[in-house]
Amino acid sequence: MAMKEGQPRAVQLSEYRAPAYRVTDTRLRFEIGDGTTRVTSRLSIVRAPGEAPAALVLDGCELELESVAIDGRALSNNEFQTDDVQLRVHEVPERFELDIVTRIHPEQNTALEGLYKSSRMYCTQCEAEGFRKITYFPDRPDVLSRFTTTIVADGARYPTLLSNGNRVAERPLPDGRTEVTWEDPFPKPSYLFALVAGNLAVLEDQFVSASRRRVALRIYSEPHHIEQCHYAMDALKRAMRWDEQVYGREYDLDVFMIVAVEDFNMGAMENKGLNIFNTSCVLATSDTATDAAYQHVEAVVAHEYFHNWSGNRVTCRDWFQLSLKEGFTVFRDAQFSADMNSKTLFRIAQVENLRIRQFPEDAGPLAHPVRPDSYIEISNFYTATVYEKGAEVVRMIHTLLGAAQFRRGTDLYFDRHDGQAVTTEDFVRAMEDANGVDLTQFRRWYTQAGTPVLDARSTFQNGVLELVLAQSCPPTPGQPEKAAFHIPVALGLLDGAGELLGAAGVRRGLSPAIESSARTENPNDDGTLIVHVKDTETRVRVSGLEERPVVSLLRHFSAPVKVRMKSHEEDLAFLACNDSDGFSRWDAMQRLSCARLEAMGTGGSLGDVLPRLYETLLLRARTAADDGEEKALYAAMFALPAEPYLYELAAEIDVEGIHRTRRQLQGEISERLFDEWRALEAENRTRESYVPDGPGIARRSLANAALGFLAAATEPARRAAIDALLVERFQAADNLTDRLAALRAIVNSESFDDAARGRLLDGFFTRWSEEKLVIDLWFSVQAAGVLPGALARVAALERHAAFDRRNPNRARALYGAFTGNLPHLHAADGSGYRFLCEACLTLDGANPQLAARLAKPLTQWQRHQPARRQHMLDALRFAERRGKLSNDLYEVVTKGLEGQH
Ligand code: B3K
Ligand code: ZN
Repeated sequence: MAMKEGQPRAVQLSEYRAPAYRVTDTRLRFEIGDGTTRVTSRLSIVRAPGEAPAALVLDGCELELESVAIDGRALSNNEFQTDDVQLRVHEVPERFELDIVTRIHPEQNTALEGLYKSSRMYCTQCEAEGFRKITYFPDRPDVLSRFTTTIVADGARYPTLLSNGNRVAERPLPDGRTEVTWEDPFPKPSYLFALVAGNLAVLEDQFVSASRRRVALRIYSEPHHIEQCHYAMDALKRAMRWDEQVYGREYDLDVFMIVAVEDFNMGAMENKGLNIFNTSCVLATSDTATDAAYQHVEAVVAHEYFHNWSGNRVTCRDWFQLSLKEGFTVFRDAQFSADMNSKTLFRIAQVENLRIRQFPEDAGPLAHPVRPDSYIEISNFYTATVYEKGAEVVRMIHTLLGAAQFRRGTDLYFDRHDGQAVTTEDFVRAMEDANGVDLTQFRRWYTQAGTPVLDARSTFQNGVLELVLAQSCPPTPGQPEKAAFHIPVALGLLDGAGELLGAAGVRRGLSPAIESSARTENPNDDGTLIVHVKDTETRVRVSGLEERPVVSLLRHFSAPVKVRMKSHEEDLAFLACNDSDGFSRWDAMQRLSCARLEAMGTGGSLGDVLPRLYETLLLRARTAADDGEEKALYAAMFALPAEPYLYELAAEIDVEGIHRTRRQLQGEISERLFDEWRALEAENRTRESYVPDGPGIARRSLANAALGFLAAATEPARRAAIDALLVERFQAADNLTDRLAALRAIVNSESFDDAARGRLLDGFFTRWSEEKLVIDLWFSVQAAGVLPGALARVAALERHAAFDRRNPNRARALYGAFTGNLPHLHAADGSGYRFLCEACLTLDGANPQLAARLAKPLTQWQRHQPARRQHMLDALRFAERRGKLSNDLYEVVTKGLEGQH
């Protein structure tokens, strides 16, 4: 946090300069005392070759400086200078030892950056710029140093003292305190530093690496949580093995540690050898985690572990390169999750997330390229664009090159840059050099913001299909014009039997001939063509066809683009039933539903293609294999397009209309197929005890999808029975997934008796009051409840004794869930915006990162109706006028106001 007077200044990529001084060794000593921690640091500093003598400038915020010495000589006050953000030593030799002593107050650190206290333990979060709140240091990722860390604390209260690397010494001090020393042999930037002091329980295991090295694995948590750490431990071992097998990457220290912390701004942090995790990303038992939470734990554990290579061994030169480690590591964890679970389901979830979170960001005032070129506060750039779109960009490289070639590229990248701080350009160049390819045009994905649009038109005549693909990209802040992207478009043509034309062995002798203005290849010989769309217009001509094929475009979502293509509803239904690519089946269903919702929004009817499709798929779902794939795919297909995605598609957002029409469609599908939903729901409620494996997850998702439709029934005669069923399912559930699905339906059921609902919610609260993560859900389910009066309920929850805005999980559970409660966030009178704005301003004083993140929805005013747009802008202006904003919130608010008319 940097709260400074005056306007914050933007940092520009173009201003990057290599560091003038290097720090080869960093020795730290932390004396942890009540209220004050004393930090002594000894830095071995050397001027970089070729640099002229210059002042030494170190970053530092909110530090109390005790002393500075060079080579053992204390500096007098006129030899150095400090201000809010740095320490400047006017003259220094070419090579020297710098001793600095500072005092900090972790107990008062509510921003959760630097060293802070979370319940009874001390912990750190240094990425991106938190280390400067611990001591003065060149706090930038291109200064890599070997760290030795000594921690001194009261041994009785803080018996667990951890830092990066290997523990090399431990001794009791005469005054009763304990002193522990850790040494990390790998040079690293300060953002990867970590320290933990607490009274923690530990879960221990081990991993034998491919080269037969024994690695001790330890997960630490508050004692009452330790039994909830087994799933994370198993996930960790799976991830370690997978990275050896798929990327040839082994772990490199003797011990790998994870610590679970209750107060944490993000999901987790990949500090070298000592990952620190939000409890929400590590704890999982059947009663405290949903299926989705289990999968999230697995993914985050893997993600942070994978950073050991993609991020730590090879790190970022500057923060503009953040996607170098984040995009690549998200791609890696997604590959891992896809391998561990259902590939199709995982891809669907990924795409949905991208469309809901990243596409709006890319279309709004906070849009930025995957490699941004300017920022005010780097914490604001841990975005869906840098992470998720960044991962899609890496995925496209994988698609363009093929798996084996991609691996050659990553091998070269890791070999070439081990121990270095590099750029996204270095990553792309390694891919090129390893494979002799030219990715010049492809690089635009890193530098141009905005979601490209592919307009597709197809005609069929005399056995010839003509497909025209036109690409464009809307303007984004600072980038009015875009050059054409290199887009890998996966294309399939289905015949009447649902077979892919041109697939090896299929319909021999009838292979169609393809001509294209772009390079087009069939890399897997399965009939899926990869068309290299590089021009603004690309033509593909397929001749020798017997019948009009159905076009399956952007299979597997081969590029992060929006496709606009007019399709017959029958074709979409055909794809939904027959495409061999599960993602395309799901997407066809989404497109069909979106088209129907649009028609219904302007007075049209449900039509019969969609209900018939539901009916067909329902029947298939009832006989689907119990393999963890098929049932889960049907469950995903049954889900209506998410409300934010409908916002995304609308030229002007009709908040009430979209909500009403979506409910209406769900109600009609519910009523028409009521008995089938009932049967499907009952058949998939198994009596077996809970296992978070593929088949179990698939059954529960199908049962709960059916329950969702049942709960949308509109016939008064059915309502009482359904409400009773919801209670029964809620009470009978032996796991949180089912319990929460029922509770969510109860909270959103108009017919449910208010007093009874209150009793159920109270009972839930009492039963799980010791489990903070479950109580977070208790807050969020209610904050997301769409029944009238939501804002008053949220305001009451804000006053609840268990609400604690200092805890990021709790704050997000309430405010974050409310930002997802679209009809109420966007209440026509602007009350939702004002509430959110006030909440963010209050939070900003304590935790700017959290405040800025929660405020982002207020910047999405562009396509709202004029009155709402005005209310959103008013809320932003109100925040701006309040003044004294953190840099974090200032950046969101001021950029959010740009482009208004
Ligand atoms: N690298 C961390 C993010 C830290 C964010 C700091 N504001 C988590 C991750 O992506 O692995
Ligand atoms: Zn990451």
